[in-house]
Amino acid sequence: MSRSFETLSRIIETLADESVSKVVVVHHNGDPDAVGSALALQAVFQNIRIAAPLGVSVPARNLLKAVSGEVLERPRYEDFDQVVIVDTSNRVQLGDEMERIKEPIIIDHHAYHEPWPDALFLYVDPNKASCCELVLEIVENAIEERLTDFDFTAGTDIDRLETVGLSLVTGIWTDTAGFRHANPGTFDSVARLLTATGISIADILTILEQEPEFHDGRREANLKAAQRMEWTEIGDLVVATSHVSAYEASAARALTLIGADVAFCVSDTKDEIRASARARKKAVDDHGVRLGHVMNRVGKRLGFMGGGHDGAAGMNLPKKDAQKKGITVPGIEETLKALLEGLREEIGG
Ligand SMILES: [Mn+2]
Repeated sequence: MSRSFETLSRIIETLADESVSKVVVVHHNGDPDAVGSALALQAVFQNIRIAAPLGVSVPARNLLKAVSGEVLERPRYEDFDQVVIVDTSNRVQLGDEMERIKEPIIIDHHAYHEPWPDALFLYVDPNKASCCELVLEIVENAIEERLTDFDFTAGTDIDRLETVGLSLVTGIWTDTAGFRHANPGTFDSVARLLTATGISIADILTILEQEPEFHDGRREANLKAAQRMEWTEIGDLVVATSHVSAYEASAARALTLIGADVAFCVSDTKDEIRASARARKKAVDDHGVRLGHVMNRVGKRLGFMGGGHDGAAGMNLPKKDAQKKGITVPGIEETLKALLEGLREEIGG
């Protein structure tokens, strides 16, 4: 519908115009197809920044690290002459950001598009299995038209070649689920990229198979929670309880990953006592565990504010509030005991 070479050449002209400052924006929780598209455009054309106002996924973060890419987390769109949105099929994926974005260029490969009434140019090619293949088309056209100093030849800066190769092939690989959804054209694109940039599929897998990194104190919290864990059976469910000094939500989730069906974790700090709960899907689907209800009910009983979802919930009590209201702040043991009791009531175990 929106695929025309007229549009494509106008987009390439804008990208190639060094005097036009551009920001390439990726959708919510930007994946390697979106981030890879943006990184390749940045490597090939001048005066481009990348913005990920609603975050990027873990594999996309690994890709950014591999090519030393940087993203703006709070872009000021008014500082740029042109906004380019990649791999995004509707405005919802950019949430409130769309209120501040004016006349964007849209480059995408999804078949179904909600209208973008104020798009400057819309280039959509649903025959492409990934947005990165579309970007490769743009790059190759720009080289052909001599609109970039980038080239797939030995004379080109090796860092730029590598960035383009790693970014586009990683995007293609992930969007096609490791070539499961690839079409013949996909292999064509990948073969050209591997030949031209000297990277290999092994390089891509190295990026994608990196262990997730632990930020802040989560690792310590997870390990301490495991070390201090106690567990009991309620009906058919294994229920774990533990306590940490921070990151109780991460710790509760960690306990479900090592085998608990339901996990409660409490942290008691100077200012606040907090509890977090996580349940495996089986506990929710087959045993009627509704952690949001449990947290809400037990919270009310003990003076906490509590609630959440069936599989993930929490409650907290600021100590200042407790003092004001004349509530005795419960300790760790008492809180965990009340939560186990609340769960028993909930599932009738
Ligand atoms: Mn995509």
